[in-house]
Amino acid sequence: MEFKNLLIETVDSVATLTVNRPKSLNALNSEVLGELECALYELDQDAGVKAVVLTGAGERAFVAGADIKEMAGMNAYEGHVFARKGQQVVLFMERMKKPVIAAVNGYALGGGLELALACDFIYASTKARVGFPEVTLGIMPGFGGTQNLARLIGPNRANEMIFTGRMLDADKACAWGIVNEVFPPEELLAKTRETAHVIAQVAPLGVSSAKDAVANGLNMSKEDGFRYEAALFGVLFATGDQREGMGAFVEKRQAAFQGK
Ligand code: DAK
Repeated sequence: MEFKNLLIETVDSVATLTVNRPKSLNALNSEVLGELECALYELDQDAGVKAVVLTGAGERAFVAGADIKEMAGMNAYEGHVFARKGQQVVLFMERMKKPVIAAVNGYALGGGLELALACDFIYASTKARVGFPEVTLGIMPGFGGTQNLARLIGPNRANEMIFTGRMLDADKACAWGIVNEVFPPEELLAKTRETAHVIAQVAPLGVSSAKDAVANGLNMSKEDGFRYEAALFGVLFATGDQREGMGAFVEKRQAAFQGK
């Protein structure tokens, strides 16, 4: 499927999904959100894709937030529809079978940071700037940002970011645990794809079950999380990939996983 605001390139089972509105610093309007929902669904269904890298076009921004120019003219109903669209995208990313890694190459603000936080982890370039400027616009984060950020870095640091609207540079975002690693701008995409390729080589069902356990286990008590983990773990023993992975180890050969 062709998209007006997105680029998709798949190489060796790793798809790079690029939000492509560089003149607006890749801001998310309703059309982009709708396209993102379709593209992510297609990539999750595509047997030829094992991992996704999400980034922004150009050298300045990952995504500079929801499109303020579009939002400025919304009535309450349109605002509600817009909110549901954005929330559907971030919730779907968390429920996807395939891992999604954010390559944050510049500004990741507001809804853009929320999109990055919905990914499984984040790499950034030294040019990255992350923040929640919503309070400067008379609103607050609404695509899961208050929940995901507070769970990731704890309520105190999340509160400081959200209440002030200040941006963090890449090093501070890394020190605070928002970003896993920081790279020079020219290396970011290659380094992110390198990690995605490592994930693409291992057992897909192991990865998707682990993603499920981490994401859903966080919303449970520790004991329920352990039970959930054990249930997912047990199911993997009904898969060909478990037999292949352990068989390959015993036979001292490379495993060839089928994802079933
Ligand atoms: N929306 C629309 N256009 C944007 C934009 C945005 N978020 N960010 C940048 N642009 C556009 C600029 O208007 C400008 O376009 P032209 O004027 O050239 O046509 C172009 O991108 C280049 O930006 P600047 O000229 O401003 O570039 P600077 O280097 O001077 O500044 C900046 C870069 C990133 C600091 C600045 O552009 C900026 O402050 N941008 C806004 C950042 C922001 O406030 N982001 C948060 C948006 S609010 C909801 C749930 C979630 C949300 C909303 C509702 N519900 C549940 C209902 C999410 C809200 C947000 O994300």
